[in-house]
This record gives sequence, structure tokens and C-alpha cells, in this order.
Amino acid sequence: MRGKFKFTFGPWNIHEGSDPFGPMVRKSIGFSEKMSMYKKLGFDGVQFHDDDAVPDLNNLKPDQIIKKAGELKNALNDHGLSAEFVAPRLWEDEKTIDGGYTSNDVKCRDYAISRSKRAIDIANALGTDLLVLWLAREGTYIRESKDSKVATERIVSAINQMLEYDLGIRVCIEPKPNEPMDHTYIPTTGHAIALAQLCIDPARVGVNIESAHAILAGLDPSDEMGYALAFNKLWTVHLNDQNGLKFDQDKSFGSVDLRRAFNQVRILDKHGYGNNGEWVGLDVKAMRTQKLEVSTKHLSNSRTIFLRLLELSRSLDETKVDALIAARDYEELDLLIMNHLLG
Ligand code: XLS
Ligand code: MG
Repeated sequence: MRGKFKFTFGPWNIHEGSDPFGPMVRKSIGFSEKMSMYKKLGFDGVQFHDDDAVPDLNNLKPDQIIKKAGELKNALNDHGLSAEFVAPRLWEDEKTIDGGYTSNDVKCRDYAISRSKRAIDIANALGTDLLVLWLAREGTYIRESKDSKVATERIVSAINQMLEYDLGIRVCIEPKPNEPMDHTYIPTTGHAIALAQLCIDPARVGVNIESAHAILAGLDPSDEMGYALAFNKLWTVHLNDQNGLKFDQDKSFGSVDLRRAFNQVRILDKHGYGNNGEWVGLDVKAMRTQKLEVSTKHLSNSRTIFLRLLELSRSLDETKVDALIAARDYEELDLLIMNHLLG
């Protein structure tokens, strides 16, 4: 079965270029202007952090949040766009300095859970059943500051409370091994899928695999995807690229290692990704050097590369591949792939 591909990105992927060492270099673009850019760039869906969808939500009551999210839903409809998921942004608030669900302070843990429930309310109002959890600060800078068994149990308990709060919501963990933390508790796809088994309804806990995060964990993103597909748990992806073990770069898809990108497209297509409505999400950032007028090319380029790699994947002579596998001639298979990619 072939895959079916439609694309999303989040408003944070059109950004001002600030980094830990320097301020913004491009002016901010408001969300309504961004909304009008999606279709032109070839995208049909939007990924949201809770406060991308409803700014200032800490100062609003639950019913006010739902009302604002409803207004946003109308605006999305006007643009012919769907919401793919909502992710509670549990890494900026002062109450999440030491983590959300794993914070050592019970008041902060309660805040993280109540904020996650607001994110679920927003997801419902936007017409999506997918909640993404990037567990940004659920980890430590020094091992002694938290107990990893207790932390794991706290994450499970938090997810259980979300599953209980809304019997229709699906929780999608986005693993990442480090940054901002030294080490996080759910660093890989395997960790996330095993964690799902500890939850009250494992069938509603899946993964969002980000290429760069897998690479930062020293793993191959396409193998991570294949693993999640085997569990029917690959519910969304964050495609991008990463040049080795350093900060999370969110480079354009395929821009570092075309063959690695090819294999991600190939595994998704071979196993019918998208036939159950899954989206291809991109989590890419423009280079800081890019001028404002041309600061969305990383998005359209990543999509273009995906589609070109899809053509290559579909035009690969699979009979030859099978014959070389049968002959165990992997050197020749290597050359076949290289020649195919070189065109
Ligand atoms: C950061 C994450 C982030 C999430 C969205 O590393 O990739 O962008 O995907 O919350
Ligand atoms: Mg991501």
C-alpha cells in the first residue's frame, strides 16, 4: 500500500531568527498573516502549541479559552486549513522551570496537568483528537535532582489524567534525548512506546518522531519510524535534518543527508503512512541569515524535497533490490541506491 501525503507545520516554523546568542533579525509576522501563507507554500494543516492557538491562556478561564479556540477554528475554515494537533507549551512558564509533570514541586506538577487539560479543550475546539507532548523539561541537569523511577511514574500518571479527562483524545509523545535538558526521561521512540504500555489505555498513546531528535539520540530516523509503524503508533512525524551531535538544528528536510531523508520517505510510503489520516509534519527553521522576504523557503523546500524523494522511492527498481538482497550483494545494492539518488 502506498502512502498518502499532506503537509503541516507550526506557526513557530516561521520565526524571527533569534538564537541563544543573538536577538531577532526578522520582524514578527502575525498569525493571521501566517495563515494566509500556508496554502501558497503547499500546506493544508497547522500544528499548534496551546498558546499559539490561544495567546495568554494562563490569564483566561477554561470557557474563555474554548471560545477563543472556536474563533480560531472559524478562521482556519475560512483558509481551508485543518488543525493537526495541539501541544501544551510546558517549557516557557516560570512554573515549568524544573519540568512540568516531573517537577519536584507539587504545585508546578498540578499546573502542568491543568494546562494539558486546557490544551485538550483547545484540540477539541479545533477539531483534532491529537495532543502532542514534547517533554521538553522532563529530565535533569544533574542526576541527583530527580529520581528517574518516580519521574517515569509521574509522566504516566499525568498522561493517565489526560486520557481520563477526554476519552477521545490521543496522546502523542515526541521523544528527544537532550536540549534543553542534559538528559530527558523519554529520549527515544522505544521509550515512548514502552511508556504507553504503562498507561491506562495504551491504544491511545503513540509517538511523533522528529528526524533531528532521533539523530541526536544516535539513531536512524527511518528505523525509528519503522519501529513505531510496527506498533501502529506512528501518528505524526516532524521531518527535518540535523548535522551531527550538536544543538537541535531543525534544518530543511534532506539538506544534510539526502539518503537518510530518502529512507524516511521510503519507509513511510512503503507502509501506507497517511492512509489513516496521518499528516506529514515539518519542524524546520530558516537560517538566521535569511532575509524576511525569503524566510519561508525552508518550508516549501522541505516539502519539495520530500516529494522528489517520493518519486525516487517509487521509481526504484524493487525487483533489482530484491535480487541483490537474495544474492546478499549489499555492495551492489549500495551502488544501486547511490546511482538512483544521483540520477
Ligand atoms: C523541539 C520540538 C518542538 C516540538 C513542538 O525540539 O521539536 O518544536 O516539536 O512542541
Ligand atoms: Mg518537533
